[in-house]
Amino acid sequence: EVRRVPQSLEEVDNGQILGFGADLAEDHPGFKDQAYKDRRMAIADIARAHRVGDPIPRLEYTSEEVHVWNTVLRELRGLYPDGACAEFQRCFPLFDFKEDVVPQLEDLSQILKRETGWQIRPVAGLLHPRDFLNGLAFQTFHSTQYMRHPSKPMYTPEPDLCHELLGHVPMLADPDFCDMVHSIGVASLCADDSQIWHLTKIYWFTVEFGVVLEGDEKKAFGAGILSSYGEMEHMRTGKAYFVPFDPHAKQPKMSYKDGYQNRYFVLKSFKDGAQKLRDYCSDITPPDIMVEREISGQAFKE
Ligand code: H2B
Ligand code: FE
Repeated sequence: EVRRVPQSLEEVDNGQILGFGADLAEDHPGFKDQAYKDRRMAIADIARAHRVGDPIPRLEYTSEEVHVWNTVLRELRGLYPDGACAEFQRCFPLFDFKEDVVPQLEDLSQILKRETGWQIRPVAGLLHPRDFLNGLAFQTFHSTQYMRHPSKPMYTPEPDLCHELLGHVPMLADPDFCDMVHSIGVASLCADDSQIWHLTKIYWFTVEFGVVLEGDEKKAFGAGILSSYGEMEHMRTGKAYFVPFDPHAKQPKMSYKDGYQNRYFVLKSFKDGAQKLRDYCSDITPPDIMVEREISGQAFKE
């Protein structure tokens, strides 16, 4: 099979959605709610129609959706002073989240562009891991634009606005974090399927569930911790164990379902994480097919 390495963001497919594409699974809180499904689909269609370079369409959120945002923001905001890493705490206020206004992806994307050169591209749902990781090479975060189901404001089985905006977006305003994530993206461009799987796990144990040392304290930077009250509690109360992050090691299984992580990976710093990832990535890209293209100053191979 010949697969073309994307040369630009336009060549990264944002249409291959996994899992909850057309129909929600039975364990999705919106499974029996036809109005919710229609709304979610309508928002997904807007993402599908979006073209790179165009502004992200602004959505008018319903009062029910605003209420969900409000509930989640108020609940999580209180966790950050103690549990979130310093980078998150520095970046969070840049977005000026308001409890009664659901943020617009376009506005957040503008802020990211200004801070780190990253941007947001709307996507219809859980994107295929290869495409998702490829997007990171072009300093692009694929984000959903729909809200989780109102019956369970503190739970979602799939990425939704609250998870993306509170968990992921603030960290993407930090240059060292971006550097680290970018190196995962660059490696993914020419990775084979088994390497994509390894990189997916690396992404999972860092960007989703990673913690970073501050002195002898462990602080959250993973979006799955920062966007979950229960996960944050769990991480901090010592029921789980911590292992130093090593991208070369065989990565454990990822658990997707509710129930918390029993193991967290610890970075010394984002600079150190980025360095380790670059080392790892230089192993997986065969040296004989180096080409002259550059992405954000980093040569990569095809
Ligand atoms: N798709 C979307 N829409 N948001 C994500 O956060 C996301 C994704 N994460 N696809 C990806 C997969 C990640 O969990 C890894 C690479 O599979
Ligand atoms: Fe996520």
